[in-house]
Amino acid sequence: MVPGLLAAALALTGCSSASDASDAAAHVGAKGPRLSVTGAYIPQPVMADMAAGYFTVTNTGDTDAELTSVSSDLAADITLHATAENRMRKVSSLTVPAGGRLTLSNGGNHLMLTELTHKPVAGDKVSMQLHFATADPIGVTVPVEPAGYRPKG
Ligand SMILES: [Cu+2]
Repeated sequence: MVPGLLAAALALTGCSSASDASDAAAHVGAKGPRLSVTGAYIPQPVMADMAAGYFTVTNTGDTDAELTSVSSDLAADITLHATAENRMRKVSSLTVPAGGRLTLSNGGNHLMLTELTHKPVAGDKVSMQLHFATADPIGVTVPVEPAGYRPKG
């Protein structure tokens, strides 16, 4: 081995302190939001031009995540809606709390899909992409369920 290279290698090793090592561990996923999506469905809509979407996002990480938008080939426009006092309103994001979950469900938070490319029918599968402020997007295959379907549990 060339003496100069050995010295350089030793110097590099010397630079890597304990805190650098823990940072490295953090970057492989110990910190930040850790998200998974379950229970997604779209009820078969009554009208041909509008549909709702529901799912649960669970965050087992140590940082809140913000769901900022959802895209799909089913709808040209998808907005996030929150429901308060029986009135829904459009919101720019929904929080998935660290160690908690964000639930979109009938009568609560939901997706509003408009400008549909076709009318979804029970049995269809719709692909969706969930976009987050500080986490990678998540792709979900969402089943279309009969109107009036309610998830179990
Ligand atoms: Cu709505």
